[in-house]
Amino acid sequence: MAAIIDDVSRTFSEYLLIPRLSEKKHITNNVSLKTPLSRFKKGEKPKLSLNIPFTAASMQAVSGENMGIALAREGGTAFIFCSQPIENQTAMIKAIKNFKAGFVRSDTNVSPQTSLKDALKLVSQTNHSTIAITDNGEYNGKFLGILTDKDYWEKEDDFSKPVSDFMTPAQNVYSVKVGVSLNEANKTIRQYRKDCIPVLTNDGYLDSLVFRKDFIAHSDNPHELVDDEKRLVASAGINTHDYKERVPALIEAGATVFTIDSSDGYSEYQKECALWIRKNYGDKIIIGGGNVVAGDGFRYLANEALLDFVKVGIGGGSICITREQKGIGRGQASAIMDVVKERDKYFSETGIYVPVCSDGGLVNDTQIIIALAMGADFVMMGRYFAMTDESPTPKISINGQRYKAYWGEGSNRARNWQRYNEGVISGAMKFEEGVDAYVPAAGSLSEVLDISLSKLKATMCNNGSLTLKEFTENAVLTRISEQSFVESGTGNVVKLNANVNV
Ligand code: MZP
Repeated sequence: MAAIIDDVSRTFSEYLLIPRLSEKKHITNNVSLKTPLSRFKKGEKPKLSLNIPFTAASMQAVSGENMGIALAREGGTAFIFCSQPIENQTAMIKAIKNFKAGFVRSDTNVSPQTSLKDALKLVSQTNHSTIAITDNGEYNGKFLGILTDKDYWEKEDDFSKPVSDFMTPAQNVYSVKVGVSLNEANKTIRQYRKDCIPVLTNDGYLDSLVFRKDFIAHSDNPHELVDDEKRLVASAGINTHDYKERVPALIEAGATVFTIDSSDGYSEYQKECALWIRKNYGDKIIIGGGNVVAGDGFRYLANEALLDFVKVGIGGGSICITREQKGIGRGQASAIMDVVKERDKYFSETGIYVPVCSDGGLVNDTQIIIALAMGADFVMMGRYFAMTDESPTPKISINGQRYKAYWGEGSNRARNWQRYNEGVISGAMKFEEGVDAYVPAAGSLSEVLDISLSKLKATMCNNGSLTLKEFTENAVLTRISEQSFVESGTGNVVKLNANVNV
């Protein structure tokens, strides 16, 4: 007879946290959200810790280079999707590694002979009013001067004249040399009261521009996830089919964190893939994998495949229909509780801590909070990030509301057959495990994260915790009845329509 688990599959919305004593020190400013991303021995430090416990899923509609840059700047990481040719994925990794906060490659460039009229046409396309003048009109040509909207008068000037008649010539422009730090560049900006200065090579070629406003933005990102050379950490999804070609190319491009992207990771293929990377690249590279939904799957991946972190979750994703299609999966809360128990057991037996990631199906901030309280070290999300400006899909208006497209990797649109067929050498999908959908556009990543992280920190203070480790150790959770679920919403009041003027 089949083994039947006694308890039903439970989800995060069935639980609430009971507050613990909040001491005076428990204020949100004192909370640290640092969390391990890689395995470590008792008494030692992990190779890498996230500064916020959020990662973005390896999905076409979620993690491109913009998400990679934006989330790393906030302290998390996005796994650049692997359901694309190796050269496209490596180009995204390179873009993340080459990103230098505050140093911007100029996108509004013209040669000195260009008419002012044509230069302004370009400004209307890029929406950037600072024009770099280079000998060949390229972003990296010999720097000849700069033109801003203060250099001409709309009504007075003859727009058919060349920009060389209006620009501030190179010899009169304050500039800095390549290699200067952002702080030094900004000192020059402040000293000469400029809005922008060019960064030039020793031969006078344009490298980048530094804007005053970007320095302010950079100062707002104290939690950036950076490597030893202060470059953003770049992470990538991989599969168990072409890793022998894909991983070397990604490492060459600068990726240092990988996740094996598979719907069911309790497999020999994951072990083979992870051990191959370890053998060829040693311990410096971080390799996560999954997904599993029970303790035995975790132990296999931690102990046999030597993974750095293990992702938990099958069938709970917002775009996922695996449970309907194949009858496989588990309620996310039950899966997390089971795996976390095994992680702690493994730690007490071996002294090795292997972080656990709760992946998929988190439908609101409360569920993120409960997942972390139950012991997930960090979460991975798709829908949440797909809604932000930084996801790769354009905004679209439907019935006056703004949406972004979001589709599963198991949908016919993504055709990521490698994620679902670890052992099968075939490019074909016989049935879908994901859907093609839309999510509401929610604004910039930093705005959306700010709200979620503020709620998480506030709950941690209610729970008497200043770190995520304390949060789990202190957490007391209660299961709620259907009636108390109703009680959790507003009760016996007339809710005012948002349009009513009060
Ligand atoms: P969510 O945050 O949108 O609820 O879920 C994202 C997670 O769903 C991903 O990290 C991945 O584990 C999983 N996923 C991605 N594609 C599919 C699918 O097509 C899927 N079924 O389940």
